[in-house]
Amino acid sequence: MVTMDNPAELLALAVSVARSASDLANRMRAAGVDAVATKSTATDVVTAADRAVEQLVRDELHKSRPGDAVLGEEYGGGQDQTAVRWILDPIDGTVNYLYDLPQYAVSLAAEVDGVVVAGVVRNAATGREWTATRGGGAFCGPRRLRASTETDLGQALVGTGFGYAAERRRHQARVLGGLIGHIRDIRRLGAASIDLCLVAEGTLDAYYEKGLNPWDHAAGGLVAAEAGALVTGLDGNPPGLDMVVAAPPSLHQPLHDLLSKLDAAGGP
Ligand code: LIP
Repeated sequence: MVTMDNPAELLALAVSVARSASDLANRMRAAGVDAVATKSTATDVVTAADRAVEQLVRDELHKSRPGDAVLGEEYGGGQDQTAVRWILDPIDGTVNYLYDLPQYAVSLAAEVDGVVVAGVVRNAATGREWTATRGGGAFCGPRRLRASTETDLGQALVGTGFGYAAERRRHQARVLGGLIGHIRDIRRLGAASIDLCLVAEGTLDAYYEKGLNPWDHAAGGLVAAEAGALVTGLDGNPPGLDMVVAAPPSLHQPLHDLLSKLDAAGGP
């Protein structure tokens, strides 16, 4: 039973639970995956593994910390007023998981009194694991992470993503059309949590996306921030459903200003 709410203890629990969750996701992947239902649109799929992995994480967290709340992508929750709340995406990158593209992750963050203080993102397919505690830095395995030192937006490799609704994608494509001539190139990898961790390690110079839920960016956002990136919304807003922008300070302002001019947080 983990009694302390200190970030290191919460992280240790998150990591052990994320590893069991990844193992289950891999076993179910090996057994074959089908979409069992759709959510917001016909392309917003959920698999049996999304649900089974979320249930496993909930059971494990409940065993160790019965009083904590859990907000998860598949079963919601997380409304009860508790000191510690866990924010979970059981399989971030579900479409990649369905297509067996090895870019999907278990993303688990611990929030204490409304502030994310610990987070782990584990790519279930590759075993790559990013972790962070607030004030304690960001790591990939034992390696301490530092975001990109690129200062020229024109040289920046930028990650982004598209929503499940066609109208939203059309808006995002218009924004991308306005941005693409001002950057090195775009990468659409399909899992926000991993994209944010790639910003943390400088594999991507920056990342932005409209339409992310807390479970998509809570853990990865802390990893990116602890590696020196600024993780914000647009126009003074915090990172959220309208927009998440993550970039080192040198790139954040020019990227932010361009996205704001392109109304990237607007549209459907
Ligand atoms: C996914 C995000 C991705 C986004 C997809 C989807 P999911 O989350 O990680 O960045 O582009 O539309 O929202 O649905 O796989 O948990």
